[in-house]
Amino acid sequence: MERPVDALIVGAGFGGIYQLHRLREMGLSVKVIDMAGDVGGTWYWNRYPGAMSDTESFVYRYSWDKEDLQTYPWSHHYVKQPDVLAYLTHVVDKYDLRKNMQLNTELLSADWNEDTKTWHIEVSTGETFVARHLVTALGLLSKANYPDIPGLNSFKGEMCHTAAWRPDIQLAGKRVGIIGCGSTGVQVITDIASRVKSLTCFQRHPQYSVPSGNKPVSPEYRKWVNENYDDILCQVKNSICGFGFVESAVPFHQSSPEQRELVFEELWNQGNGFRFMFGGFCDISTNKEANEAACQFIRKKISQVVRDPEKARKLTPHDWYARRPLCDGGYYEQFNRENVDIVDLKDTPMTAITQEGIQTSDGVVHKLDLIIFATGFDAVEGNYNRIRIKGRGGRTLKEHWDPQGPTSYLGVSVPGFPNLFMITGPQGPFTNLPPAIEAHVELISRCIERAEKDRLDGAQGVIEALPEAEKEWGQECDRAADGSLFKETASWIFGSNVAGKKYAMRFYFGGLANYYKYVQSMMDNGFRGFKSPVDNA
Ligand code: FAD
Ligand code: NA7
Repeated sequence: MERPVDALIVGAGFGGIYQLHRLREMGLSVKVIDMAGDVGGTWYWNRYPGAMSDTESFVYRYSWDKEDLQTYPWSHHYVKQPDVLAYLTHVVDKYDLRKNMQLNTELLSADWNEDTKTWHIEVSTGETFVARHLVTALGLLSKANYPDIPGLNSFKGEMCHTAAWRPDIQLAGKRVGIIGCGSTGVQVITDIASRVKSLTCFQRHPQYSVPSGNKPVSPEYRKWVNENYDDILCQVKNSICGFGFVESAVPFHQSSPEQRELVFEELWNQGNGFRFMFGGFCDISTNKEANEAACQFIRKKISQVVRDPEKARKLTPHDWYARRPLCDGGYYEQFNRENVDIVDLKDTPMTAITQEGIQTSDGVVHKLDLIIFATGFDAVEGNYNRIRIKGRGGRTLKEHWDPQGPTSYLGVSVPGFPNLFMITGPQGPFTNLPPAIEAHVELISRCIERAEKDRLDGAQGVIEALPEAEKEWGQECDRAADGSLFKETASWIFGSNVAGKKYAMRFYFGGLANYYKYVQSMMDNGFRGFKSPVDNA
């Protein structure tokens, strides 16, 4: 028996929780499903030691409950995984959202029925749902990426991916190997180095990391934030990355070498990766000279912090500073510990995982009790490709995205997939995510509102992006990334981290303010780019 709902939402993280609240406010019957055992999304799965936001606490939360913004406690300038999980649980409980949720339930397939104008949805429990609207809040970073290393299953010790961390894993006295030194690897290494017997870090590419500047929040700071939340949120919406600091408008070449050094030093002392990249000069990610100066500054810091010149050499990056910028709570310092070592996989690639540990091309077997995979995610479309979503005429979403890579209109809608709405779908804004998620939820809610009104007026109640709008948005994304060094630097953002994955424009780099403007103008112009009810008749 198919269970009818007005809207089915998949995912109970930041996106799904807010979407549920909005659609319930609109009077719709809504069900949220999630394959996880509880709410939280990213923060349910990523329980690895040291897991923390790199957005500062005051803007890593929802903006729509002012009273909650001013009263909900946070002790530090950054929120750790248990804090974010507790926060999202608190929101769910405060708004009594659990009653519309079904956990431990995976979406397997969704088929659009053109006759009934509904989605027919199969889930892992054997149940089926029928819904007029399907909202996928699957997350950008929720399909874990496991490396394909020969002998992986022969290892006799324990293995764990950071995105599926088991809290029962014991670290004390263990010989630990970690593969991956990205944002996650940096956090894990910093957290566990002092607690394990030995830590061997297997690094393919070193990354530039700056201090986070984390510290306890003073009552004066919190008072200032509370008194200024309206201005803060307005600044966030009118900014490029939405991280709660004013981005610089000063081009690098306008400062003298001495001033540049002072600016970098001040940013280093203040902390935060995005602030370091966007807070001092406006062209670090676009101007090669500016970028190289930032690189040189961080390289100098690495050489000052890391005492062993060989370890420092391995940890020093030489490519552009143009991945998602990292920050840490003392990463480079950990390599001054006797028990922490680094293996440069460019010098000595991994050849196999054996019963005892990881073997590298120099013949050395690094003996280990625990291997941690901090190898990131099959980001953006990874989650979509494992579900069979069939739109008009039985065409799957995967087919629609092959071979050019994933596309959409505004990151939310795809032609041929009526009443399917993605929160942080491909080609959404590359920013602090809560404000971007809120922008998507607002847009999706307006689309659903429009379709429902249309239906109640006797029409079909269907809304869907036009192919030309998807194309135009893709061109807008290309334009926004023009000249960006991010495009020239291999990372998950363009799909380079997963073998065989298509290099594609997966994000809108035009910033939050421009995204909001684009969406507003679309709405002011009668939902330009979406098929009108007349087109659908
Ligand atoms: P998610 O939180 O990823 O939730 C998606 C949910 O969908 C998951 O619970 C998953 O189980 C569920 N799901 C997926 N597929 C299915 C299916 N087929 N069936 C059922 N359920 C399914 N962003 C920032 O802006 N700032 C940060 O500081 C920051 N730090 C991060 C740190 C880590 C370690 C990671 C991994 C990500 C971080 N992010 C950060 C990005 C983070 O993912 C977002 O900020 C935000 O939590 C995403 O919320 P979401 O609801 O869109 O997706
Ligand atoms: P990332 O940033 O994709 O980092 C993954 C790391 O794992 C990175 O250092 C990779 O090296 C490394 N990796 C991946 N596969 C392999 C194999 N096969 N062998 C060796 N090393 C490998 O993921 P994170 O989880 O750290 O961060 C993702 C986002 O989550 C981050 O931006 C935050 O938003 C939170 P590479 O650099 O590809 O050579």
